[in-house]
Amino acid sequence: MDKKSIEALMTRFEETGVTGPGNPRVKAIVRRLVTDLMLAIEDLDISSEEFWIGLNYLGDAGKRGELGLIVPGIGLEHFLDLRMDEAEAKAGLTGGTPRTIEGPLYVAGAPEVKGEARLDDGTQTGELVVMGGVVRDAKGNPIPHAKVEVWHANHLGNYSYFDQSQSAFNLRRTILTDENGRYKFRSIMPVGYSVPPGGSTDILLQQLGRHGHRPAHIHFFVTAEGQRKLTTQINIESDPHLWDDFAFGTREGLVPPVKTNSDAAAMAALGTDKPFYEIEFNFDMQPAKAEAPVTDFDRPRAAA
Ligand code: MBD
Ligand code: FE
Repeated sequence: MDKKSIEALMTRFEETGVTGPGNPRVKAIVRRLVTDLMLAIEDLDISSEEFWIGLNYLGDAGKRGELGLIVPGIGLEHFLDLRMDEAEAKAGLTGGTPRTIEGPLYVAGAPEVKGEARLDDGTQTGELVVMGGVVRDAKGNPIPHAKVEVWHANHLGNYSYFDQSQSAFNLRRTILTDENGRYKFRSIMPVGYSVPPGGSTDILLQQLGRHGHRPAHIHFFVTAEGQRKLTTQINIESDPHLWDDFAFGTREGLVPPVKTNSDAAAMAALGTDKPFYEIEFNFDMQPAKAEAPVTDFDRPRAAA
């Protein structure tokens, strides 16, 4: 079938069995997606067997809760970031800390701490890391009482809540910046995440001839009154997958230096006899602006 016949078919479908106006936005989106799927079936000569394999694959991925993992894996979540960057540039918003993908592993409701937090519950192995910095507005002024939500994986690349073997909210906190706009936390160094072996995402990536690894990273939501919500991550520079992330989350400006601190007094203050890692990273916010699409959009998220 050619494009014209497919469009005519879609019009007939749209005009059959009508009970009311429906939702015009949903109608437009569904029409476009179904039309594009039909065109792809034509262009690629997708067989009936391939079609049903694909449909079953998606249903199965949904049942296994992996759709939110396939989306970053095929680059769609990074694509949405790039579109948001474009929309902001068009609205005259430039600079600031780059955004990058949220991923599927945020959990709402983490304990709130003022100024300085410890993220690990003390039972986990892993190397000690201390990270801190300032949340600033577009003029460079510090923002007191900004909210820094942080979450990351443990030494095995696993996230609490999804990994039931970890304590509740392990490696997850909401930190409020102090009077000088500073946040700070101690934790254990994360290790890169890998998609569950044998899962839907893994099956797809194998067919694509790609791996399912991410470099070690730490996630952030940064929010403050009058500022656009920032969703971002920092990546650990020494990770071999730094620029080889299956989810395309690494970006210039999100790879801070990781220093090793072997000062005896600093080590003693943290109750450790080993050198520890130090990361300094500031968050540069953008002012709220009506012309740019909202960044604090809803999406289904876990909550505990
Ligand atoms: C992650 O930890 C993550 O951050 C993303 C984007 C996808 C899968 C796992
Ligand atoms: Fe992650």
